[in-house]
Amino acid sequence: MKIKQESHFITNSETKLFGLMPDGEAIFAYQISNKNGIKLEVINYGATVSSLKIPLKNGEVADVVLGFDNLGAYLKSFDLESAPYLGATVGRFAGRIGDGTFSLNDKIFHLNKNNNKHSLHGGTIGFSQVVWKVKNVNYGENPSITLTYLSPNEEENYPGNLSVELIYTLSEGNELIIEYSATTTEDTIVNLTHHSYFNLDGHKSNISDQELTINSKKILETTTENIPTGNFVDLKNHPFDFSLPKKCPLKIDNTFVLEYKNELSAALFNKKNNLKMSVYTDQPAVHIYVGGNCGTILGKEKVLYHSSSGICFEAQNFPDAPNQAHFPDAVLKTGEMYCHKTRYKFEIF
Ligand code: FUC
Repeated sequence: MKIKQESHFITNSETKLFGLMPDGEAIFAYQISNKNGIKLEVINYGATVSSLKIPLKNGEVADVVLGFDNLGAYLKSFDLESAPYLGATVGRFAGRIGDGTFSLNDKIFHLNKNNNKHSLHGGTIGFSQVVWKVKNVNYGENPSITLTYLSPNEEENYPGNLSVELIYTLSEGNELIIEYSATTTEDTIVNLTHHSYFNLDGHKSNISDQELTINSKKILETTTENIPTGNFVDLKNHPFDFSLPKKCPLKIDNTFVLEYKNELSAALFNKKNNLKMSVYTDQPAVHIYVGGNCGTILGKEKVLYHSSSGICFEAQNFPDAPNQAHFPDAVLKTGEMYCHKTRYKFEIF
């Protein structure tokens, strides 16, 4: 098969061929590391984080995200009944849009439906399954990888050409910083997020003994098909009150409302290696996800992933926001810019 090489980067020790798309287009894995030895690997399929290696005090290294070590496994994971979106960038709209329908400027849009009768995570293909362009890799201080994707008008039936830029930075302060920006040629809706499954004990372990904190007083009430009803559930005396650290739940798929921008949104702590991850975001919510209906999946290093292998912290706007007038606005108008910044900070105590 002929390799279609569109990237202008010459393969170097930090960049390696990761696999070929069915049409022969080459997918690359890009690696950056900060001065403290944290290593991030991103592939340009789905602008996906495929590994995040944190050096520990005992000289060992924990790869704290789930992933696959070959492109075929990423492609195949989207054929599963409930695709896991391992490490993927999610868009145009993270979470569910009820009935796959919304109206904007007096026009009704019918999105591709991929979750019962709803649209989930951008629809049938979405940003997680497309090839992104790598615009720049900076190997200096606070190294970063910049990717872009141009989503054409009517892709998945969304209006407007949406031009997206995504920057992954590994700061010298040991943060994985994700910054998104987007502009459109027609008024549209946008909600981008990141879908890594984190495990501070390493991707081979399970999260059941790790402690979760979420700085939130309410979650969105949802229907049995996980569509927001428009109501909120108070977390006082609720099993999902994580305002004080508690063991990770083994099954959760809920959107937590964040009151304060850029303050601590959520944290995960693993007492076995004293590693802590703190999440900060400018988004109005963090969707927490553990579980899934995928059964076991063969991950990287031949590890069999199961329902409690990792936990997602999806910083985002509320799911179904376009259909709920009292939810934060999800409309991106022409001439405006969508901006989103989320930081995952790692500390060892
Ligand atoms: C989460 C969820 C879904 C889903 C998935 C992989 O964001 O809300 O229920 O199955 O990601």
